[in-house]
Amino acid sequence: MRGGRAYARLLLGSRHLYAGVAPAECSRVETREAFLSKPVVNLDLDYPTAGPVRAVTDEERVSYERDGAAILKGILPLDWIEFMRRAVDRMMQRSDPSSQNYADEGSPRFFAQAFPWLFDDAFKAWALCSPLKEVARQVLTDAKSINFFYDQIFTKEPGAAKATPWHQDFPFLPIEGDQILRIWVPLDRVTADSGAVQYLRGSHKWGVVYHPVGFKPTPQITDAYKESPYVDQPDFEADYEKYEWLIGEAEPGDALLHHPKTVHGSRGNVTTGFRRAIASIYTGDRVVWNPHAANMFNNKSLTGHVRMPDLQAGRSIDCDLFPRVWP
Ligand SMILES: O=C(O)CCC(=O)C(=O)O
Repeated sequence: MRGGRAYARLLLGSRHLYAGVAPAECSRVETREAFLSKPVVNLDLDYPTAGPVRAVTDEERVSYERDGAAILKGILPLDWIEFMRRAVDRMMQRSDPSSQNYADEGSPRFFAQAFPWLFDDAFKAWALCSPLKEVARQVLTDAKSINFFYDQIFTKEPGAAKATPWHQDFPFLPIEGDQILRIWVPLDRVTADSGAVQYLRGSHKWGVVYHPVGFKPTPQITDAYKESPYVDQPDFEADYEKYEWLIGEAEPGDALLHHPKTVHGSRGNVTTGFRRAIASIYTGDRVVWNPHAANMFNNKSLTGHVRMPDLQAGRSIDCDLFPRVWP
């Protein structure tokens, strides 16, 4: 116990990951060196053990189903949030060559990093042992098992005016199915002015998938998505007022959910504070592998540091890169 809070220890010196206190709770996963071309930081750290503060309610599940997005207020323990703030700050300081800065030259950073759990043990604990998997289980109610798919850091530094373009997540993903849940967790108070994520209510039910939208129009990014099997996206920005948006203003301890086909994006951060967030994807057992020509592993500036697993199209995604976290 530290300051009255329960912590557990990741035992990462060996080839496998175990959760120190409750091994049954956390998955065993092959070492990250199997996926990364570079050495990783083994921090040998203690992580919080607290579960969700409360259960997901029926009302929240109904909102998520109806709008394709929902804000779960006060569901994550703050000791986890503090722990992950330090982890995000470490990754921002590290500024690995595999990270992105989507801001314009000379502006405060819009920092992003895909698969941080392969670099830093705190993210590994967050991915595999935190309350997120329980939230996923309570939202994907018909799933017989849950896998962790991947994580991303999204930080807009104070004054980072760069917007996140309107997009769906689905076209980036080499997977198919409905049991796909994005959980976006703010580590700072988030307002419309600091870049709250905005969700186009109900767009997950339109039955359409748009081409992947790169977060920066550089050839390295746009070329990766050229062969997209999907369709042109309308100009949501031009018609912003015509649509109904859920503006994800939130506090640390809240979790924001969205469906992979929900159109979403965010404005820049015009405040003097940071807007740090971690977004993770969890999937249910009916999700299958679909390595289409424009999936995110094609964008080497995003995922060049990770080896795409050799899975069979149409089959389960169960593997060490996408580990089973429940049961
Ligand atoms: O944080 C942002 O601005 C982007 C978030 C996002 O696109 C996502 O979580 O899918």
